[in-house]
Amino acid sequence: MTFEGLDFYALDDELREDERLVRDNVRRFVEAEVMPIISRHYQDGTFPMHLIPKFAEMGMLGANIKGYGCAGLGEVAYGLIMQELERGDSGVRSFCSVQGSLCMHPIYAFGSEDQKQKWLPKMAKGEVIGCFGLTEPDFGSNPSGMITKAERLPGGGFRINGRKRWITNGNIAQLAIIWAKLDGVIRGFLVPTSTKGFTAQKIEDKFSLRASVTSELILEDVEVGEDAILPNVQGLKGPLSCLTQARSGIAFGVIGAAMSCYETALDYAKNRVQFSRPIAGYQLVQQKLVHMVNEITKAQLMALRLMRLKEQKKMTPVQVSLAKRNNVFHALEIARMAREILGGNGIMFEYPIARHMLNLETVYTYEGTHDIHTLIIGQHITGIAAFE
Ligand code: TGC
Ligand code: FAD
Repeated sequence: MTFEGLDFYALDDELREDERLVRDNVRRFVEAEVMPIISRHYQDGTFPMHLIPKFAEMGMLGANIKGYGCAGLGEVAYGLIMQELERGDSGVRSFCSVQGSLCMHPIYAFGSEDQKQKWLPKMAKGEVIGCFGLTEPDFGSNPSGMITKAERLPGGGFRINGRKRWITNGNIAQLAIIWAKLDGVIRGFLVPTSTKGFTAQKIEDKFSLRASVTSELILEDVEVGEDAILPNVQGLKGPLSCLTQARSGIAFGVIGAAMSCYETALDYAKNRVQFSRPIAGYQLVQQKLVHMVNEITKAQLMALRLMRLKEQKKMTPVQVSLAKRNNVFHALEIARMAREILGGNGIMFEYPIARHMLNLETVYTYEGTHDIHTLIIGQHITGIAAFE
């Protein structure tokens, strides 16, 4: 079975057979396992935990990591997985991108061999869930100001104190990657969430990413051993380079949400008759549909090129910022336009559009807000930083 879909510039021809296979398998999985249940989870504010072993079975946890029980797929295949998951729901994509790009990646890139052997195979199997603690209540866009602090213990090991806020998977994680200052320098720590002094509090009452667990982490005199510190990175570039991984996946992922909105709106517009004909026959509706096709096609080109550059080890963080900024902005715009095309029905749970639209409000803000990415690109092209 092959899938029809929005592919205005025949980008399927640019994909390898194995990449198309991965995409089609994940799309089939999302249609069979995610679509039927996701609206219920969204309404209830719960994450579909039963899907975790299935994500693992399909090699979607740390999919682009080589060895340690991971699938070792290429970056385009990884991006296509994110796209298909986010066609279902941004929260489902978030679970997999946090596990792979934000939690497994730092262990893989900056961990000791012992740390990799200890954690990665279990994380690939979904037996250990990770969360990534960078943001704090008072330090979101500016993580360099973080106040979470680690101190050396006289007998070896570390004591960590601080708070992390907005942490995806916090309450369901067994392992937290905590970024904290040790002697004033940001370091990464692998903290089992069962450690004394570690608490996770679920953040309730969200309008957005309701099918995703978001938490506040509180660390009060949490003591970990010498083997908890990631030995091979120091400074903000540690967490920021994890964000580069996840942001590139998000640039691909949101195309899935945009396609879901476009396809729903097109189908609806062809069938909904007002005045003398289907609303798809009115110029103003066609203009919206054309804008969606236009922006999805541009997003596909950016995402594919970005991931090809990543495969060639040529991708730069500012290129990632451009793609994250553009693709999330237009995915959100498309969701809003699609909502409009559905009229009153656009606000109903029966259709995926409002759920995508509200999810994308978060995606627009996390992993660097739209405006922070503007400033990153602005700094690159002018040579002048405008953050402070
Ligand atoms: P700055 O002086 O620019 O950089 C400090 C060091 O880091 C290096 N660097 C990077 N390295 C790798 N990848 C990147 N993207 C990098 N950006 C910078 C840089 O070269 C430097 O290295 P070195 O060797 O000279 O020390 O740092 P700054 O303090 O001026 O900050 C710049 C700024 C504002 C762009 C940065 O702080 C930023 O990106 N802020 C946004 C914060 C953010 O994105 N938070 C995300 C939290 S995680 C999350 O949202 C997960 S949601 C997950 C989900 O559910 O899917
Ligand atoms: P602020 O930084 O306070 O920004 C508020 C506004 O001010 C924004 O519009 C911003 O663009 C603007 N602004 C800030 N600085 C400037 C400036 N210099 N110039 C111009 N405008 C500026 N974090 C994690 O560490 N791990 C996670 O797993 C995680 N998951 C998340 C899940 C959800 C559902 C959400 C909502 C967030 C998550 N985050 C996570 C946190 C996320 O990365 C932050 O929310 C984001 O970085 C923005 O920080 P803030 O919310 O504190 O906003």
